[in-house]
Amino acid sequence: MSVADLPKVELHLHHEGAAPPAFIRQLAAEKKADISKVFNDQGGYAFNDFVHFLSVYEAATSVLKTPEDYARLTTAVLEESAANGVVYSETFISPDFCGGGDVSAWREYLHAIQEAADAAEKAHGIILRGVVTCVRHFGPEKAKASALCAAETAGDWITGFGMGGDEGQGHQGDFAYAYDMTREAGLKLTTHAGEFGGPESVREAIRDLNVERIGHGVRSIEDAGLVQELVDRQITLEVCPGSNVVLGLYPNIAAHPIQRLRDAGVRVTVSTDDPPFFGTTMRREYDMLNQAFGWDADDFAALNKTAAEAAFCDEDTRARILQKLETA
Ligand code: MCF
Ligand code: ZN
Repeated sequence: MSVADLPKVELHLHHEGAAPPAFIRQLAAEKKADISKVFNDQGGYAFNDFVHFLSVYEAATSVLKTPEDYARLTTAVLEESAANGVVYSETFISPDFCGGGDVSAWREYLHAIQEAADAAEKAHGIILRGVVTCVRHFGPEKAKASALCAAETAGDWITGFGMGGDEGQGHQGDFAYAYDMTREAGLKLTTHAGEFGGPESVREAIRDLNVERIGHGVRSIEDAGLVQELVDRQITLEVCPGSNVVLGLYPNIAAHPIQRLRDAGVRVTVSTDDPPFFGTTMRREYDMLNQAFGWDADDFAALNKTAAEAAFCDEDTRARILQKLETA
């Protein structure tokens, strides 16, 4: 059996970023929208660098307009994840894209996404939960509107609050109000840091937002004191090796710090981020890690146990995930 066949837990997936290009092209045709510039000649997504990636992401997402579109997206994404052996997934969904920050519109999108997720769970056994995500380069005011949407819908399905986007804009602490509001609503917290922002952004995320997980966080490796702090505080990193290589952080998987972080005792997990953008899948990530570092079935079993422990879901769901990992 190949390690790629193992059951998997994925904690870092952007909902629109997981959209197959053929699905987005189909929606664009139905809506007579010209978004041809987001595609390359091979039919994949085309971008040159990180900031360009963010704008292509938004252009591709512009054809996703209605709750029904998001239901179809959810079905397409979960079919692909299930085919990759993912048994539990947490997806980043943003009120900025789903209703523009309006709470009642947001509820409609969420309802459509959840219905599609329930159907996918019945069909494929995959469990999905949502992490409401604000977009850093949209600024703190939009983040407050997203936080309100998150707080109003916090519960069994919306389990967390997070932030993605351009780390070059502002500071983590600018978003403290949104994080305080969602923490008080009982949500678990994560933020993208230590990707393009360097180790200082991870320190800011811990100090100013008090998160329990970090999206990426890999550049913590540049600061030994910070690595020790991650270990001491038992903070889990949502590591996306393939994404980091495609966006130019590291030249290849062998140069990626995931092995060194793991050796230092940091809780690391593995996810795809925006799989079709980065030409990856969960199966591919496992194969690449196996080839680069020799990780075997026991290593991946430990990795998935760490991910299940760090999942933002309730304890009943966590027990179901652990069972799926054990019985497979
Ligand atoms: O993790 C990657 C790269 N780093 C930062 N942000 C993002 C990544 N993929 C998507 N994002 C952002 C992007 O700004 O998350 C938002 C996008 O608009 C969507 S959250 C549902
Ligand atoms: Zn991400």
